Amino acid sequence: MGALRNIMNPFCTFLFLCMLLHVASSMPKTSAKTHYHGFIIQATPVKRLCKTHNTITVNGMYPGPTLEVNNGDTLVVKVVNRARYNVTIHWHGVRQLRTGWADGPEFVTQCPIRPGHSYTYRFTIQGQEGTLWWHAHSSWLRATVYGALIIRPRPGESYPFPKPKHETPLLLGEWWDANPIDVVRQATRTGAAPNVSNAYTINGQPGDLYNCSKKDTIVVTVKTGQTNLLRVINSALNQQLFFKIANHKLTVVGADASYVKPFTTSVLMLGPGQTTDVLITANQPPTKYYIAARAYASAQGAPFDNTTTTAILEYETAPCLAKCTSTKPVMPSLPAFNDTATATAFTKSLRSPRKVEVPKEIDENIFITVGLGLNNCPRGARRRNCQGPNGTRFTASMNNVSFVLPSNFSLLQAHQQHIPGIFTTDFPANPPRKFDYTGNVSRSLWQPARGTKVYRLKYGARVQIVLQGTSIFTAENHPIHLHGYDFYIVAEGFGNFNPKRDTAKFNLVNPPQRNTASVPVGGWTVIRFVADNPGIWLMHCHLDVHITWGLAMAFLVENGVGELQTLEPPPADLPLC
Ligand SMILES: *[C@@H]1O[C@H](CO)[C@@H](O)[C@H](O)[C@H]1NC(C)=O
Ligand SMILES: *[C@@H]1O[C@H](CO)[C@@H](O)[C@H](O)[C@H]1NC(C)=O
Ligand SMILES: *[C@@H]1O[C@H](CO)[C@@H](O)[C@H](O)[C@H]1NC(C)=O
Ligand SMILES: *[C@@H]1O[C@H](CO)[C@@H](O)[C@H](O)[C@H]1NC(C)=O
Ligand SMILES: *[C@@H]1O[C@H](CO)[C@@H](O)[C@H](O)[C@H]1NC(C)=O
Ligand SMILES: *[C@@H]1O[C@H](CO)[C@@H](O)[C@H](O)[C@H]1NC(C)=O
Ligand SMILES: *[C@@H]1O[C@H](CO)[C@@H](O)[C@H](O)[C@H]1NC(C)=O
Ligand SMILES: *[C@@H]1O[C@H](CO)[C@@H](O)[C@H](O)[C@H]1NC(C)=O
Ligand SMILES: *[C@@H]1O[C@H](CO)[C@@H](O)[C@H](O)[C@H]1NC(C)=O
Ligand SMILES: [Cu+2]
Repeated sequence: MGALRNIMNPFCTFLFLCMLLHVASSMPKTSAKTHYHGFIIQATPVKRLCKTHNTITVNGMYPGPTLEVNNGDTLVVKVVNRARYNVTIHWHGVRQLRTGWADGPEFVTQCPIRPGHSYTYRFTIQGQEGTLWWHAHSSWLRATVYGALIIRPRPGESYPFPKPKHETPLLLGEWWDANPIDVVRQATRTGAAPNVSNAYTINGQPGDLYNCSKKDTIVVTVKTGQTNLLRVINSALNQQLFFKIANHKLTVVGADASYVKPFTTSVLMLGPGQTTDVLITANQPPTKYYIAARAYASAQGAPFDNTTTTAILEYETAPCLAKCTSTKPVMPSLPAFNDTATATAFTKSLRSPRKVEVPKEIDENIFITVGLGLNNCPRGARRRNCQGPNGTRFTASMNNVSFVLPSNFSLLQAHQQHIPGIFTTDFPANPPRKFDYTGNVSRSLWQPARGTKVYRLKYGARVQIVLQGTSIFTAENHPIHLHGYDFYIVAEGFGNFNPKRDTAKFNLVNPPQRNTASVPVGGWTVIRFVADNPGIWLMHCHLDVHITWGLAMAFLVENGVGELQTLEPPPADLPLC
């Protein structure tokens, strides 16, 4: 898989650029390195689906540069904003121990980098190995501003599986034949659901099932008998995806930069934000096979992009190579769009490789409902601003609070500098009302309250959160992402969580560790973690359409004792509002 070929788009140009920008300096006592990168946020003409858009990119590349580091290394990334939008960059899944200022969500840990300004993110990778990624965390810029972050074991250490011959990141993305910022602005104005995308992509290319895309289809070459590592990342904005490679089994070895107990499957399901590392052995007749992804669309009746993106897995010795058209690649049969059984079977197969230290005693037992809502339009509102179902506006909430970002200070700044009036610490530990969350919910409960509420945690608190999906308006699968932490997923199920019945089923031995949990459609997920990273940490649905509507909250984790349990001071160049 050494040659990741993309016939028109010169991938190597960008590798070359990465190398230019990448200065690695060894520190004397350890083998840890510091990697310096420059990210220029800029509009660049990008042609997809027969049309050119002035796309916001990093360094003119779509997707952006792949960052490759070893566990223990430090990253220093100077972001210069030459675009016309505010921007921030989030290092998705990086723990950011004591370095919350580098986490990135706008108005949460920093104010946006305004056009013409810059900010340098500095952070160290501590105890994480596998695949993460980075993306813009401002409006919907992450539709095109994203890239892979690969973390290899420390020098001299090895993977807990046979060393793959080659490694290939596969970023699954989503493309609008429009400016994604216009799409979200239109939805915010009208109150309706935003337009769905026009294509999914693999490493930025839709693949040959779409118009004007054939010659640019990504080709991954393999050699018979070799085993390679694929780092699959769902960087789509709004859609969970099934992923499959025709005729090949995939051995899952990692998810969200934590190793998992290896298991074999023919299909993956990834929610936006999630990553899955798989080994694939080239043991099939030498020809061309499609690598394909399409929607896992769990919400009944809701519109979604039902197209299929493809790349080609090509055996080096195939008689008819990429440019030869006499043989078509073998197409895998993908699960039905609503195949919740397959999605659930996949997420339930994940385990940690061995017994892990799951918190057993719990200090903070939190129950959070997650779901959509509809706001009635205020009297006198214009009809064109109320284009949700039956003249409403879409909204979303956690525990009936629809999250509102502050605008004059970031939450972290307000916390650290004791600035009052920016947020309150009364995010409820339980839903304000109990109801049949997954049943026929009374219309009187559909309209959440708005607020900028955080939940305060003592340093070191052992936390359990039940994430309970609701069927308000519609039930659907929500990929819930927690910043600053990895958590154990100790159980998931359908219907209403029932502590009497369900606690007995918790896996406290080898549950998977992740940063994004797929809360089942009309169901629940239970996560546990220790609050050992002081700061303000956003928890939100990673479907950007839902975070836009307020499906978010934040934890305020207090400092502990001494410097090593205390948030670092803010960097001097931290952007202000
Ligand atoms: C959304 O889709 C509608 C219907 O196809 C179209 O008229 C509108 O221009 C689209 N909005 C954006 C921002 O592209
Ligand atoms: C692709 O092109 C064909 C022929 O020009 C056209 O009929 C079709 O609508 C296009 N499909 C898409 C998805 O744009
Ligand atoms: C996708 O949706 C369109 C219109 O909504 C429909 O015509 C088409 O058959 C669907 N395609 C698939 C693969 O389901
Ligand atoms: C999935 O969709 C098919 C039609 O596309 C329908 O027949 C089936 O009942 C649906 N299954 C579920 C579980 O909703
Ligand atoms: C919209 O109104 C119709 C007709 O009154 C009703 O059947 C439907 O359930 C309503 N939908 C929502 C989401 O309120
Ligand atoms: C922040 O801005 C809001 C209005 O946007 C204002 O009401 C509030 O007083 C401001 N807070 C501070 C601390 O300046
Ligand atoms: C849901 O409940 C409302 C009354 O609360 C009732 O009018 C409606 O028919 C119910 N819908 C279903 C699908 O049971
Ligand atoms: C949420 O709060 C609003 C406003 O207080 C209330 O009308 C609604 O019933 C509440 N819904 C739920 C699910 O608690
Ligand atoms: C950009 O960020 C500044 C605060 O830093 C804010 O005042 C301004 O409204 C933002 N612009 C947009 C378009 O969101
Ligand atoms: Cu969601």
